[in-house]
Amino acid sequence: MISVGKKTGTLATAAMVLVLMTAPASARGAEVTRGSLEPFATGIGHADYGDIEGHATMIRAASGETIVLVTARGLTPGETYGSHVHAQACDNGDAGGHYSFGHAVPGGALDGSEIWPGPFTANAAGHALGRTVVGATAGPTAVSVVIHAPGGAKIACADLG
Ligand SMILES: [Cu+2]
Repeated sequence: MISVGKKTGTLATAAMVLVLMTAPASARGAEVTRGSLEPFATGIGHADYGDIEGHATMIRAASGETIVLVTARGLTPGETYGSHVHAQACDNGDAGGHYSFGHAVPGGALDGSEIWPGPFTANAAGHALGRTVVGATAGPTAVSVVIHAPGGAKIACADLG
């Protein structure tokens, strides 16, 4: 089983993944951006995470909600990872800081203004699934998804395009 963390159940996630896999990008007015997870440049604090693979997807739904899904492999089994939508591309200052709506939105993280598909915990195979739904449409600077190691180091990133 993939660990899905604290939020809703696996059925809802399965339904979202199914929609994701079957719908064209423009279906029902949704805008879909996605990208492959790549490890940040190997270095101090990153060397143990060079094998991370996966994908991140953001769906700006016609309903006005934004859905973010992250799948990752190559994680440490049982370890919990943070993950956020960031406001710069992966190769621009290591994706910079967190994307923020600038005000609280339904389902938002931290003070309600951010989009966090994590934290999530890797299963025994080192796989994890993170996702979140917020009740507002992400702006144009919501351009990347970062995975953080325990302790906060940025270890992998996907550009949403
Ligand atoms: Cu982050």
